[in-house]
Amino acid sequence: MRRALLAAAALLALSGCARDEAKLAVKSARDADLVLIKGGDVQIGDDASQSDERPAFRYKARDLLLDRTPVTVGQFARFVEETGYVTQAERFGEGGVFQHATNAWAEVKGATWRRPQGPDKPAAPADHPVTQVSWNDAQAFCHAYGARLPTELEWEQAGRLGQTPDGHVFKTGEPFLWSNQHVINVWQGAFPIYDSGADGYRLTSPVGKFGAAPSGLTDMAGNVWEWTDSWYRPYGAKDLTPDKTSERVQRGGSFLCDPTLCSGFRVTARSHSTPDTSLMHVGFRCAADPGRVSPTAGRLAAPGRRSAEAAPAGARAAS
Ligand SMILES: [Ca+2]
Repeated sequence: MRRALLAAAALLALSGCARDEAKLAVKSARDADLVLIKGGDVQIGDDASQSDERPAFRYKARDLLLDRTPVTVGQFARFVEETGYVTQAERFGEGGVFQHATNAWAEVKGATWRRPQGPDKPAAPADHPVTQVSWNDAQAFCHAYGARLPTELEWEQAGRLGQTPDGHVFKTGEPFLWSNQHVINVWQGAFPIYDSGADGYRLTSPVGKFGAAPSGLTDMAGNVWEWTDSWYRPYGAKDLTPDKTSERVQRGGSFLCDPTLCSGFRVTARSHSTPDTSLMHVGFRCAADPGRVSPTAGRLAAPGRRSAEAAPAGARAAS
């Protein structure tokens, strides 16, 4: 989704963000766990998948620290309390909210990270992933704690260690079979009219609610899309010279994904939006480099149990 109508305002806001970021350094350590994701020779993309996931290639991944969960509303609230940060949706006065009645996105006045669907709708719970945050907001948050956003290749490196507690990796062409045990938060029902919420949630779910993958990470499929540091461009293309239409990649799929129509939860799936876009189903998690971790970035959690090379090929066919 692109905020073309607000491009001029966005550019002004972006310059403001750049100036403000230097003032955002925090003193308190973040209440978050950083999981060590081992490096290795990792496949990225899938030649059997849609065009922007091709051609598949090998990526020599380095060790990486990645947030165990997406950044929560509670974590973001503490960041705002300490820094006085104002998100882009708050500056613009509106955020993107999906309208079930029209099967379309609309800018809703007053939709912010505090109330992602709008000011007259429920507040976002503290243990849910923060949403209605732009890429610029996400980057400002991670940088304030001495961390950074992961690249999309790093996200896929981690996702290939398993996206569900039993280590399943969602792949192209694989039927999504329902079972009584839901392992990711997606849509159940006739999209966009009716979501039964059979997995317990029609919107976001608490981070970690569906368990941790063998890597130690949670929410690596469904719940919310996650911003990455990467510009959206074809694999194999030359480096992008960004302009005001350039977009950043999101990974992981969301609660709005109906598996009969959408496959955003697949490990190779890519979504993308301009860096100033704020949406009700997009959040983020932070990354850091081992050996160069800021004291405020978070706690170091136990290493993952599997290296990138040992990632399972697909331990399950149902979800
Ligand atoms: Ca759901």
